[in-house]
Amino acid sequence: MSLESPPFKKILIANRGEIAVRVIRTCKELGIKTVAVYSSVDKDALHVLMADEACYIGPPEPLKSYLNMDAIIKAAKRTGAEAIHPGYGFLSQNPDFAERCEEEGLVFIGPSAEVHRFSGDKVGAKRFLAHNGIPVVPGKYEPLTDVDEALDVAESIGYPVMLKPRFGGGGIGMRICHGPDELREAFMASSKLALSAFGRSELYLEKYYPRARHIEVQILVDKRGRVIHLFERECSIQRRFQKILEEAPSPIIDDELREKVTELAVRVAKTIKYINAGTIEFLFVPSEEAFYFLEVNSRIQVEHPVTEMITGVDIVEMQIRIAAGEDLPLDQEDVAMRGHAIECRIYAEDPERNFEPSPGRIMGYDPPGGPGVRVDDGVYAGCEVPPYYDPLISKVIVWAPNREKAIIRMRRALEEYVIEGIKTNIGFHLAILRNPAFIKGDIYTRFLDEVKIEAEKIPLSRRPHVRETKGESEVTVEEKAVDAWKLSGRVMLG
Ligand code: MV4
Repeated sequence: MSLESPPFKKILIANRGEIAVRVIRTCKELGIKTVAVYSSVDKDALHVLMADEACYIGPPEPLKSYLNMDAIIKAAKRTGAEAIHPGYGFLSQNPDFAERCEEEGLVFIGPSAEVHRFSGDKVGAKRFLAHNGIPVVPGKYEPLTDVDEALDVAESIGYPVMLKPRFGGGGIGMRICHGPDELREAFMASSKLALSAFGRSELYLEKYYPRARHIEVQILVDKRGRVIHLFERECSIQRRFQKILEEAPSPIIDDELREKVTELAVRVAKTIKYINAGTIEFLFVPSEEAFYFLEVNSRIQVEHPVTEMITGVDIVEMQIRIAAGEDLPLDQEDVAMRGHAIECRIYAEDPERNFEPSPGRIMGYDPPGGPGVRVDDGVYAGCEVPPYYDPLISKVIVWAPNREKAIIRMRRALEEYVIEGIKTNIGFHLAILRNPAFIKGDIYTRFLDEVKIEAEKIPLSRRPHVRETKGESEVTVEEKAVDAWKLSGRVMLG
């Protein structure tokens, strides 16, 4: 246990799955008690079993549970939690929730409502930062009033252009248009999608860079305004705008470019008076050796572990300490990067059925281990992967002295990973890691759209699963362990 008193006595984690488990782990190391929240389908979930206390917050539908501010706030007050960690997704970037926490006397572990509002308006953020000397993609940073204006703006920018929702995120509603007919159709579809997904239909236009790279910089800012960066991450391997494999450092960024992009990121953080952990996203255009600001992600990101692996910094710990008012325990000179880390996101999806979700019961589960392998997961043998939430079930993160060895290590780890009972994208990752262009580092944002990747068959699991019969049904030793866990008299507030 840490010697000095913990930053908080008790934290409620307003999330589920692997990120909730991830936050609970750091809390345990800091001597902080934890409260999990769960919907009816998550009552036996790993994060519930690992927390010190657990509160039921509603039925499976996110709006009635993990997005239910009243239920979450009530759970925090009932258990005496002083702070709430929102994880990513759900309420993590919701300014009203950040505000509500502060009104209720609870510390929101993340940036202020004002910063969430700023970063949520992609047009306002780009316009403001462009005025402050931050390079942005050539475009029109005013919301488009109608399709005719969009056609005029596209003519002035030059095709191809990219249509984006003003209040969007994660690529939803983004459309690449190569001509006026495509733009006319995309405008109607995207504004409709933006309205249903984000409650706001406004769109904007930018010049589209087909061979760009998605480079993001991790920053940490304490309440005195001291800013440090933890270098960059390469996030160009995305499928339908969904990141699936990330790495740090980027194979295309040399020391000079690193100096440039991290200085830009620190300048953005200072300009917008950011506080806590955040990520500044850039588009890198190799042909111009230029970085263009894309957006600020005002939350901890799924891919944060690759940065932790090359710097040794626990980013969740930094978030908690900053939220508790502590000064950053690091100066920029203290932060060095070493080696290379890769993360593969493991989704309960079936690559042979166009990656449709594959919920269900995990009948066999053996995560990989060994030198330089970390698995951040939220599942166990016998648990159910419900259909109501994002199908991310775990992340395999490897570290090695260099990128070539990290690729070899990741392949070895994925071949070891046993997940039975549901389909996963492990075979797809193995194929990416064997692709010559990927191995050369010749990756870019359209990589998965343009390079044919056939998911590989998963080798049969090597480890036997001890099965005992219990009455008419088989039960594995893991399921027996869960029963014992549940009977261990833990506090389960209904
Ligand atoms: C772009 C771009 C190229 N040009 N904007 C995708 C999600 C969001 N984070 C920003 N994204 C992009 N914005 C301009 N002006 C390329 C991406 C992009 C991408 C685009 C298509 C397919 C995969 C992609 C992966 C990462 C980034």
